[in-house]
Amino acid sequence: MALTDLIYGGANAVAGLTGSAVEAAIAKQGADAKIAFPDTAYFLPTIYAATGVKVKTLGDLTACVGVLKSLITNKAELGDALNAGLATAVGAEIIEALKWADSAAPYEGTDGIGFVPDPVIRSLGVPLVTGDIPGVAVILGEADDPKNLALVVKEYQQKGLLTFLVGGVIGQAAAEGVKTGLDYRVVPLGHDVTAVTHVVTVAIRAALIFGAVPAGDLAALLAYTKERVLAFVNVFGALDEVTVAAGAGAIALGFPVITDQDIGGLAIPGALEYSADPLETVARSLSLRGIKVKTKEIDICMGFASAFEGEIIKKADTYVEFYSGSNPTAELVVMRSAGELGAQQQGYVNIIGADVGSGIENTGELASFPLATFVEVAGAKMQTDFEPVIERKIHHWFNYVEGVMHTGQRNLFRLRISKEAAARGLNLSQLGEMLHHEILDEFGSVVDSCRVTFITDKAKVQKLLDEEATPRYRARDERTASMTDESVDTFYTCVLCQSFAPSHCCVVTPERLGLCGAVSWLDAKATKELTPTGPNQPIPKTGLTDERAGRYTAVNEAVADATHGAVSDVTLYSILNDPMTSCGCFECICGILPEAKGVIVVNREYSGATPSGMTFGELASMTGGGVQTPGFMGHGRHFIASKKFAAAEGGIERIVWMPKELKDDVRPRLDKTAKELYGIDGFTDLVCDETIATDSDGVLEYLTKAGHPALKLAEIM
Ligand code: SF4
Ligand code: NI
Ligand code: CU1
Repeated sequence: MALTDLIYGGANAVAGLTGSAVEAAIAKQGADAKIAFPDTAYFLPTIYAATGVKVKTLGDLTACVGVLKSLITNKAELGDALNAGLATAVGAEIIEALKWADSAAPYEGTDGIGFVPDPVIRSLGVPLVTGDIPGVAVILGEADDPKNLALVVKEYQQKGLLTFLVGGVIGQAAAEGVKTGLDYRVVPLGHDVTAVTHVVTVAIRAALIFGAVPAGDLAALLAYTKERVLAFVNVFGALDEVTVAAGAGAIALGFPVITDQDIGGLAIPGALEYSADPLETVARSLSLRGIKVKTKEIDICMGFASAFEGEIIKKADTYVEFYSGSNPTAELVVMRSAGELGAQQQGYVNIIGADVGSGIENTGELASFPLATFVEVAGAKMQTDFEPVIERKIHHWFNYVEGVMHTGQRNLFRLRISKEAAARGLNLSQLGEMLHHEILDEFGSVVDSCRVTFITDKAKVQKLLDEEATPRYRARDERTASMTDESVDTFYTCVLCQSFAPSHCCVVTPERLGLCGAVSWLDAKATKELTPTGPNQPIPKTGLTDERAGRYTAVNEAVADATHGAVSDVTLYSILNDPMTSCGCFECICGILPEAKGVIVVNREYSGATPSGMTFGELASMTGGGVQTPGFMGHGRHFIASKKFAAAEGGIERIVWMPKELKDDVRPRLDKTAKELYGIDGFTDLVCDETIATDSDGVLEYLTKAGHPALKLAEIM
């Protein structure tokens, strides 16, 4: 049997099912009944991206089924057969979406998560561009030998890939002890083959969110997924027609498929291949997509991978914890001269006090201990400005260790070690080796030698905290607070997100961090030192033409250069005039609310209604892909309390509405800035939130009652 026959068989079967499912749903609920996936601004994403059609009701689907059937030509050419594969993807999308027409939470209680909401995709932007998540694996089917499946999944997990599971492999992976969930980067989607649509729409929305691919431009969509979404498919177990047709859809999107069934002459090198050996499957999958994995070879008894970063260790599973709530604690990185540290000290890990397993033990109840993680570094190119950059990485490195959870920083943190890890022998000495290795590995161009000291002796931790750590934290905070855009002579570009959003460029200044919230001016400065030709290039602060809006000829030139001419006029402090571009992974979005003469700011985590009439997702869908959209702008949380926020429009006085959680988060700094700029006390309380009102009348009523200063300002539009 020819491959194309199999594909058409599956595609026709899915088309038939889709048609009758749509008819049945309309008969039951009426053509006007609404249909939508949860928390997305892209309707039924595959249909929307491929055709521009915004499906909102069951009745809209009838035409879609017609289009889908017309894609299945039953012609022998492979290209035609791949179109039938796309039709299968569309059919699967409709069948899955119908589940939401029937129930508000169709996946609740199943062991898959179903649809992946927009905010999750946005949050994946930074790890994907930094290579923290080097690629996306889709695993489909039911393995003949679950051991092979588990081996493959664990390999991907260890390499940091994001893995989606569809079908019987979900239960098999769980039975083999694979830890699953978004936190572990192994995400079960659903049991039906059609659940594969939930990863297809992730790839497709990446094109819409980050790539600014216009809806309806199928060729641009397919080019984007092929070139920029580093995904592939591994199919386990016997192949049926529907699976083959779904595989053809993947191939049409540019994702190669590897099966563990001997398909003989049906193979298409580079697109559809056979491998029965699990490790070969992994190696071949990565190589077909050109996925490069940063290898982490660390001699430690537990797994070490960015995939473990989100792992949560519950109290009951904790062997011991080091916790600031009940003990003195500190995390500190300090610069030393080479002489002070001594070259012979390189590789040295010190423990002052007891270690886990020898003196620090679980005695039946959860015990909490003091801890100082004290790191001294020396290097010819090291600068004190890099101390906090390295220090903040300690949090990530600890979390990379399987069985370790770390939250917080400085003198406020919690470090938990699981019972499983302790039983396998994990202790501070090993964690010290790990930190030492990672620091030299990642900061090797500025750090020549390094010493890691753990202190668990309470009095000695207190001494370090009082004499070394606290004064340094204070000095650094003062330095950060005094660091204004005026106080430096260099800004930095950041083009990391260009792998997703080709014409996007952030301009990072001391008062305005990158919109993802992950790149501060100090980070950019350190990255420039570490990778001179990397994503952060210096911009000399010259050619000021408009102080209020933050317009510089040098900035324009740097951005034009970085975006290959796509963007040539940007302001640093305006929302309305030539605002900075947005890639899509912004922490917050602000948009003007003309009737209140102000702006609203919404964070990614907030999924409710806003006074603009749009959700975060809908607001966000209006900007992204490196495009400037006056009136809307993505930005980091930290920027909100800056004196430069919307400075051209009047500054933070314009903020009239924010979700409550965001208000509480920025309150101390926002109040301080408002006091300094306008002499207003308790400004954050004047800002409305969803617990007060989400409609524009209610917001206006509150602002009037509270005496919000925006109402006295000029119109904003
Ligand atoms: Fe992407 Fe901007 Fe963050 Fe750089 S600073 S990673 S370009 S969002
Ligand atoms: Ni990280
Ligand atoms: Cu981004």
